[in-house]
Amino acid sequence: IGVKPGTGVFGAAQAGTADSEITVEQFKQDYRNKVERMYGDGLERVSDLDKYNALVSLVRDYLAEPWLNTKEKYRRTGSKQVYYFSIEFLLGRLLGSNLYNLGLNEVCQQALGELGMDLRTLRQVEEDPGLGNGGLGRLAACYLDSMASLGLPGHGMGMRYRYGLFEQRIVDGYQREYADDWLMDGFYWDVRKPAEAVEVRFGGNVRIKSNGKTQYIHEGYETVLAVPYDVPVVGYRNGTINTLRLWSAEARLSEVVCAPQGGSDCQKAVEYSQTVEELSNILYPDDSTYEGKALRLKQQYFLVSAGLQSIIRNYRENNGHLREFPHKIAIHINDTHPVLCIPELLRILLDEEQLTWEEAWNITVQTMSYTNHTILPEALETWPEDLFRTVLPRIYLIVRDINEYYCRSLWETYPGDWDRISRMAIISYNRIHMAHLAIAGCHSVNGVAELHTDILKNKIMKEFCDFSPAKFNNKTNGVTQRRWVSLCNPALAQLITDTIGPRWVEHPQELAQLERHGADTAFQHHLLRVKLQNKVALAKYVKEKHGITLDVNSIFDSQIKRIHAYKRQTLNVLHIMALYNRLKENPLLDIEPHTFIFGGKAAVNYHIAKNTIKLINSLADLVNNDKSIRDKIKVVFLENYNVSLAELIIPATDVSEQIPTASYEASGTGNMKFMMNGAVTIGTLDGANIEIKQAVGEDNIIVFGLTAEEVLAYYRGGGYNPWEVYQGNERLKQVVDQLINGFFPGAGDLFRGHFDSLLYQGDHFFVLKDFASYEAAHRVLDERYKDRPTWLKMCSANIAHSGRFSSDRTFAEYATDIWHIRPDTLPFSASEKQTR
Ligand code: OX2
Repeated sequence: IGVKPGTGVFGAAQAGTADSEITVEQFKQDYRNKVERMYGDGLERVSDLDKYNALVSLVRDYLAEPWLNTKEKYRRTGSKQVYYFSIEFLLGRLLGSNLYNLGLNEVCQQALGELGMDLRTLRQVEEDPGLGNGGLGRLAACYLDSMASLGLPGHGMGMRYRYGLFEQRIVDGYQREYADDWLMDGFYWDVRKPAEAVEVRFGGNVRIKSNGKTQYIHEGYETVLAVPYDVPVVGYRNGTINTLRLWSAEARLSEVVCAPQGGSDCQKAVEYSQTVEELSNILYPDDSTYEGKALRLKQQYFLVSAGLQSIIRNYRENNGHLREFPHKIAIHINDTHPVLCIPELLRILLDEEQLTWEEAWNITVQTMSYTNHTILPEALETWPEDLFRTVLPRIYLIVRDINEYYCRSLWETYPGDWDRISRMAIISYNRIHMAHLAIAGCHSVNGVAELHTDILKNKIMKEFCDFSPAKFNNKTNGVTQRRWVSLCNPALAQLITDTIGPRWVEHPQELAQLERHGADTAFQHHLLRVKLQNKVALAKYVKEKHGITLDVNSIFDSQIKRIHAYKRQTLNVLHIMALYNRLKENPLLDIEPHTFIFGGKAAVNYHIAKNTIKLINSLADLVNNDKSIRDKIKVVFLENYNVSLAELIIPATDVSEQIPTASYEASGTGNMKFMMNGAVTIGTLDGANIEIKQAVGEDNIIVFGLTAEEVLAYYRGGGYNPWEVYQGNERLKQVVDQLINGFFPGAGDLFRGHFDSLLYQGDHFFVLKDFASYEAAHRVLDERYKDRPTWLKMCSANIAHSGRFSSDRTFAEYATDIWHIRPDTLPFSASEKQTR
């Protein structure tokens, strides 16, 4: 967009300097040289992997200068820096997005084309860095893109896991997990910085020395070396390159003395190094359950301590006393996993800087802010006091002091109200409550959609909100339109640009101009063609990978996300079963042909979720092989759902399934990605679905089911009676019975767990209760789809109103309301930005 064919506007950069341009000729020459220098061989003789590596290395060369310039600019202007701490960053492939953001996409494509190669092929060589589970990790990655693209000095702090989220394979319908060895062929985007390694201490004990002033001496600890790897985060054609710093755990073996000729000491040293490296070996493959394992606690402290040490080291090089810290640094805590930032900063201010408690506490609270991402009780982290004390003895003492300090301030407001104080305490019943620590130690606490924030304020964190209401605020999530439209759906991006011009890429609110084209026949025609083209691409993938032929003229209806009871893949399945039954009864039934697409991983130990995958695959086997329904419906479960697969599925989808039990899905971000790509949502009034409905209007979304208020009211009343619903709805009764009555050949009692949870365990997630309303919603959807002009108008309205779900909007809000980054401290002033 905006690039003259044959040239690439590179870097654009620094305000006041001219754009440096790289021509196709230059690119070709640089690339050839790069391959030859890296491999000592000609372009014609190296593998695709070599070609890919050389391309990454070349792009890295190109971005070195703006990266350096950005760092220098931040140093020179002394602008306030934001550090976004997250245990997960689900980046997705970087080659495409970096080329795109650098403005080099067209040049590269053309240059490679002239060399007889295809950029698309090389992009697919890249492994998805699987450094996250789902929504929380992907959100962090979208935010990195927006921070850089807005020119905000915002960086990521994360973990460089040796093995990412497991690779999912489907064997006989079941999920099997394989190690995700994403680093096997190397990762060329990051740069190892051994000179900036820091030490992190675990275990040991704390000796208290008191001569006038109390001193805490931490002794007998084990040291782990934290080595940073920096990944450039490229802003969209604005010359800003921020940094994502990923930490890896290593042992410093050179300090270990070996016995002559090797011998047992050396062996011990190697064993020791393995235990140390365990720390950053694996990503915990679940985002919805709290894992009470010591290793997880160690990972969290490792990230926090290494990250903070490096921030402070950098701060000291450029600034004076740490008293000024909150004016120069903002630290954001993505869910409770990095919450140890609070006691760790206090430790540094108290033990190393010798500040008073009051001073240190004020600095900490002013620096820290926290986002909550879930109200699932099983995801709320609490650590046993004993374990915490053993692993982190000094941090434990500090948390105890914070607890005392916080409880004292509670006492001042609620004297004598012991019950309330013990409910709100950071340490109670021998457990440390991480969310309480976060609320006490941060100046801002936000939820990720309006409903979610309301539930936090009025229910889950009500007492905290009553105590300090000013801390609580909402920041509805967003996603980057650059990855989730421009890159993954270039045909749609082109159509939008042809219709309203290119500004929407940086100013997504301008998508609203599409509204008046929604009814335009020519526009609709184009939109239809784009969708068809994307369906063809997905169908090709499905054919090659799964051997299933999809009807590209059918409705593509997708539910892609983690498999979880509250997300209710089961509701989707029961509805498909009912549709299938209707077709069996009446093969001439007039329904639109449907392709139901599923994708998602189940946590390794989450048995019922894993069984849901088997259920979906069993249904697929049955339906796809039944000739009598004449291909009216197809069901596919796409293996190993990840960012790259989402980039293929979302542009091809007509119907976006967002059907959690109301109140459970804090926000959802898939819903936003689908909407931006013109899919129509069928959804419950939960999370950001509610705001999507407000944005598009009720004619352009199909909602069903219980509201959050109704769900919560049922819980208060002890649940509901699923038997009544089951007995009262023939069609529903039939499908529920089919879970166990031999309908699935050879399944036996395999799905008894699902059956029991619906009928005998109270149907906690209201699947049966919402079934009739879901079925009715699907009928409405079918009707709308039949009337193609109306349908296409709905699709356009979704794209047109997706601007407010851009992470650019979200991040601008974080910047102003939470981090207080004023425009004059931005690397580019507002006027500079406009002239660029
Ligand atoms: C997810 C939430 O489940 C999802 O609703 C939200 O959109 C996403 O975070 C980003 O905010 N782990 N993952 C989540 O929460 C936790 C904890």
